[in-house]
Amino acid sequence: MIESEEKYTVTAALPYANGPIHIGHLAGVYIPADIYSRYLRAVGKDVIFICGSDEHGVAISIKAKIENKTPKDVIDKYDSMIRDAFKKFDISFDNYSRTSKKIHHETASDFFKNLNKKNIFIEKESKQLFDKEAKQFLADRFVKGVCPICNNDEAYGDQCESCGSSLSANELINPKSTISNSKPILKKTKHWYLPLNKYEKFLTDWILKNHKKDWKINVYGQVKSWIDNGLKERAVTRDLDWGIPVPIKDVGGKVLYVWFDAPIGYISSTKEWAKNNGKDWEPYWKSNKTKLIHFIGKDNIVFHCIIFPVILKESYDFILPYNVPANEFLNLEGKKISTSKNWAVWLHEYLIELPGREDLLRYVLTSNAPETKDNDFTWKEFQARNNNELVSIYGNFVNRVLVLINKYFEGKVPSPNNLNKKDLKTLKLINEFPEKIGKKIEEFKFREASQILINLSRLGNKYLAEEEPWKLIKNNIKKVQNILFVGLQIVAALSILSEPFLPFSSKKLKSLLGISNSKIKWNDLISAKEIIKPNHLIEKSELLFKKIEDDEIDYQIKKLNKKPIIKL
Ligand code: B3M
Ligand code: ZN
Repeated sequence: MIESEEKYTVTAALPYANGPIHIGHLAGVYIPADIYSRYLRAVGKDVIFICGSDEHGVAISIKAKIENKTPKDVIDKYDSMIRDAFKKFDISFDNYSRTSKKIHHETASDFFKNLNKKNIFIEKESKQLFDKEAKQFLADRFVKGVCPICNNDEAYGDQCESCGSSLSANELINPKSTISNSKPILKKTKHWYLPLNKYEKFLTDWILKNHKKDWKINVYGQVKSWIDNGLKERAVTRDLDWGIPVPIKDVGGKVLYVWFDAPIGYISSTKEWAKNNGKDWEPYWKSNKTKLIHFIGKDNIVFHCIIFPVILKESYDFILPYNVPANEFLNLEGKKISTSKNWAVWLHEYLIELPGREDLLRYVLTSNAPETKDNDFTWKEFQARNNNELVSIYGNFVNRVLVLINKYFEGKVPSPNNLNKKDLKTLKLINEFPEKIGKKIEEFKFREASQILINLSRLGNKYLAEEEPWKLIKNNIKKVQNILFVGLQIVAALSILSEPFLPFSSKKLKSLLGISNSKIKWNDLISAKEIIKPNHLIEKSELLFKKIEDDEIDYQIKKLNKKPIIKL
C-alpha cells in the first residue's frame, strides 16, 4: 500500500459509445457523481472525478452493422456526442478518456498479462454458441434468449438487464443469434476464465461482513444474492474482432471481454489525468487513505462489486471500492426508457429544445432520483418542480432580496443594528445548513440533500413574508436594514450551497452578489456571522429561473408519443 494524504477517487460508469445519452444516464449515474465530486472539492478534499467512453464490446459491433459503418466510425461519432452533452450539463470530470486509446490498451493488456503470469485464469476449451450463417461465435449481445433466473425473454449472452443476473451465453434458454436470428450451433473454442467461485470467501469477508451498514441496501442485497447462489467461472476473453487483442503469443482472433477491460478504464483515465497534470496516479488507486467510489446503475453492480474487485485484489496493490452507491432505473412517463424503442429524452435534443434549462433538469433528476427504487420522470412534474420550487420559492426569494436592496439602498448591503432575537436566530439557522446538506451528500442521499437546500430558501421566504420590509420602509428604515441584511446572508449561503446541485445558477447568483472571486468556502458558512459584509455592492437582480408554460410541456409529451423510430 502507498502512503498518502486522504484522497477520493470518484468514478462514473463509462458510457458505451454506441449511442447518445439520455436522462436515465444522468439521473442514475452522472448527476449524483457530479454532486458528490463538487461537494468534496467545496469542502477542500483532494478528489479526482474520472470517466471516459466505453468503446469496446459487442454493442458497438452491432451498432456498426446497423449503421453500416466501422466500429471506429461509431465510437468517434458517439464519443463526441457524449462528451458534448456532459460538457453542456457541466458534469465536472477531471478527466474524460476513451478506452480505444493506447494508454488503455496498454493498461488493460498489462493487467491481463500479470494475472495470466500469476496463473489466476483457467484456460479451457469448451463448446460455445456459433452462428453458422454469420460464421462467428455468439457472445454477450450477439445472442438473446430467455433468462434462466427470471424468464425475461430479452436476456443477453452476458447479462439479464431485468433481474441483473450475470449470465453465460450457454445458460440462455432458446438462444437466438441477434445477427441472423438463427438458432446457434455449438462449436469448440478456447477461453480464459476468472474463477470467481474461488473468491466467495474474500467477497463475503470484504462486503457481506463489512459493508452491510454503509452500502446501499439495493447493492448489498444484489451482491449477497449472487454470493449465496454460488459464483461461477467467468470468461474474460471473446471470439471477436473488435476490442483489445488478447496479449498472449499466437492467440489470434480473440479480444478481452469488454467488462474485463472497461473498469480498468478508470485506471487508464486516471493515468492520463496524472500525466496531463504532472501528478502521481498511484496514490489515487493504491493508498489506504484513498476512498474509491464507483457511481453506476444497478445493472453494473456485479461488474463493480464482484468481478473488478477480484481483478484489483489479484493485481499489484490496488485498493478496493469504499462504496458503490448504485442507483436503480429511471422510467419515463410510466414506461421503461428504451433506446431501441426511442422512448427517451435525449440530452442533445433537450439542449436544443430547452436551452438554458440545464440546472432545471439537474434539479428535477436529483429531486426524484431512483436512489432506492425505480422512479418515474414525467414532464408535468418537470414543470411543477420548476414553477413551484425553483421559480416560486428559490428564485422568488433571491429576487425579492436583491431587488429591495437595489431599490432601498442602491445595491449596497445595509448595516444591521440591534438585530432582534428572531434576526439572530435566523442567522444562526443558516450555520446549520452546510453540515445538514453535507451529511446527506456523504450518505449518497442526494434527493434529501437537494430538499434541504430548497428548505433554506423556504426559510428565507418565510422570514421575508413575516417581516414585510416593504411595509416598513417609510417609518422604520433601521428595521428594513436588519431584515435585508439577514435576507442577503441567506441568499449568499444559497449561492455557495447550491453549487453542487445547480452549478449554472450558483455561478450566476455569485456574480449578481459580486462574490464570484470570493474565497468564501462551504465550511466557512458553519460559523460565519456574516457571509457578505455591510456596504458590499451587489448587482442589479436578474431572474435565476423562468416559468415553464404548458405549451412547452405539451410539445414534449406529444413529441415523445409520436416519436418516429429514428436511427440514433
Ligand atoms: N459501459 C455502461 C452500461 O452498462 C457500461 C459501464 C462500464 S463502467 C466500467 O450501460
Ligand atoms: Zn433475469
